Amino acid sequence: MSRNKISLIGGGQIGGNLALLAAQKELGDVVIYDIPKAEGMIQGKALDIMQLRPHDGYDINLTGSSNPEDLKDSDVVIITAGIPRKPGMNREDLLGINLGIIKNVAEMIKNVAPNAFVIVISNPLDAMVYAFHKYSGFSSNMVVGMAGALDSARFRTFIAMETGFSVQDVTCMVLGGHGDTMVPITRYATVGGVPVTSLISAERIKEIEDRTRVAGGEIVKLLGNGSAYYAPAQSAIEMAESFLHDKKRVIPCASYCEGEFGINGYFIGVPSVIGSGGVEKVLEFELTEEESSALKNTLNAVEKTVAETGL
Ligand code: A3D
Repeated sequence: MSRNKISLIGGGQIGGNLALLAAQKELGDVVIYDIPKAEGMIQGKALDIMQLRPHDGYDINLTGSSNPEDLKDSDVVIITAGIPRKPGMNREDLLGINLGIIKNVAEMIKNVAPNAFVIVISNPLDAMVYAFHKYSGFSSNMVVGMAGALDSARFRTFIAMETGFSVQDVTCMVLGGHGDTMVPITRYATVGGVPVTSLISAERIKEIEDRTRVAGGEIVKLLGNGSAYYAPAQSAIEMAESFLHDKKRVIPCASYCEGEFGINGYFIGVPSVIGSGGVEKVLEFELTEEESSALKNTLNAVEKTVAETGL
């Protein structure tokens, strides 16, 4: 059996960490692809991670390339190509530049890796995943956006920090768009099955929800140049792993909705089953009136950003 092939489009901060995590999980051979201007940097990252392998015996190969031919027969493609935020910018400010990049990338992937499962990370996420789908013509189950996995991990982190209990036992999900309108579903957040609503005061929960919504911006401000990269990389790797190993994990992802939660024709954060068929199913559940109206609000924000793509 041949190894899986994972292609990383964009070998910057997230791309480099994706390569490291893919190696450590032995997910398959990795190609770090970037523009010719990044030649050298991507080969250097690939070689550095190659030399990390002997310590733990990860038997996969990594290469850096700016030749689209090297992406042929990829099983998974993860896209971080584009520019990240700087302090004071919101994700929508990236739309103009990143849309052009996604168009080029989608046309390239369509030619060289038409059967790949594609995970989009570039921002503004909800519009970029929509644009990739339109430009590539890929079937909607093979295209997904990474956002909810990260937003939920942030929410889980803050709950673990607040309670002092193991982060491993914190379960919760964040739905909707990847922006300040995202919807943490606190009603179903638990620590080891115990509702967080009985562990944390309503006032503190509200503060944690608010911090989750702007958690990306908090890191942008702290870093001063660029945005988060460790946790975003791990979130996407979990999605790739679920596809490659047909795990059928249930992960909040920006998946294409066809009537689920009353949403039609948009990619938005919803609980998604990821297996060898890509996004195999969106799991629906009943929302309260308040959650429903919060989801409508986040959908409006997604519709607005998507409209700006002109697609
Ligand atoms: P950065 O370190 O700048 O890396 C981006 C890379 O993309 C650079 O190496 C560029 O050379 C490369 N690139 C540009 N154009 C192309 C192209 N046409 N083909 C291939 N590569 C290209 O950024 P980063 O890794 O920190 O972030 C990447 C993207 O992810 C940004 O748009 C961020 O806003 C976004 N991001 C999303 C999340 C989500 O949760 C959705 C979180 C964090 C960052």
